[in-house]
Amino acid sequence: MNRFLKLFIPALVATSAVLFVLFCLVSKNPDTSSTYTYKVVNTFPHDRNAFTQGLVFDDGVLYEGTGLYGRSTLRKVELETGSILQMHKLSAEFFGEGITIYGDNIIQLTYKENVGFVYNKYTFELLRKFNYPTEGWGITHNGRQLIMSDGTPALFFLDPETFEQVSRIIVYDHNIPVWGLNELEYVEGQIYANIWPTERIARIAPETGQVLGWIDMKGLLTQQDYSRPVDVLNGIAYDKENGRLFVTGKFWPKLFEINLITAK
Ligand SMILES: [Ca+2]
Repeated sequence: MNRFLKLFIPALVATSAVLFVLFCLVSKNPDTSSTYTYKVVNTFPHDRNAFTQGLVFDDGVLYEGTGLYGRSTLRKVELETGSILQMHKLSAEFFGEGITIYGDNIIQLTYKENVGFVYNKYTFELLRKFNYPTEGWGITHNGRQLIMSDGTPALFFLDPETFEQVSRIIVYDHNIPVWGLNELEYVEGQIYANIWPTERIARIAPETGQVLGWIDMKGLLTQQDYSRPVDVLNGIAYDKENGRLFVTGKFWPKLFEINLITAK
């Protein structure tokens, strides 16, 4: 073997190994997120006076948390009619935000008041309060921990008994932090998040914070629906038993059951 080959072959092997490792790293990097659109399966009435900040489906009915100072509520709502079955009004100094149901309790966040409320699911009796250092936006749970957003790219995992922070993730899309994480819903192992103030919902991997997909919700409301003041898309609820996904928005006249369609 001449001297050139003695040098060339190891160099070629080394270069190939480096290229192979790089290829594997790139292949494992989820640099493409899926895009989804939707099909409306059902349309239901929604209270135009509800500034929707939290939405949950549980045992056949919707639970909704609404915001704004002096207008914040927790309510139990009949899906088919939009009728309010039960309601608790928050004191005027609290701006209600996301809600979730954990066991027999409903947990409701507040916007800038650094306090969360825990209610009995059946009676809406206030059982306790807890504090957190950030703003409160959305909340959901994965069956073991509460997951809350504060409008930044962070999601906080809380112990559901002590409300202490256990861990947190930062949500990224192609290495860019995603701001405006708002109302949340845990759906089949992923976190769905409304992205304020857009018409998009992010599907997030809870372990890594990586955005796995975007749902483009443009066109849900007709021009006629916009004839009176409506605000942004906000509110995702999931009916686990029947696999139904519901969305609505702040002051929206309608609430929609949708199926997702893969766009690419
Ligand atoms: Ca929700």
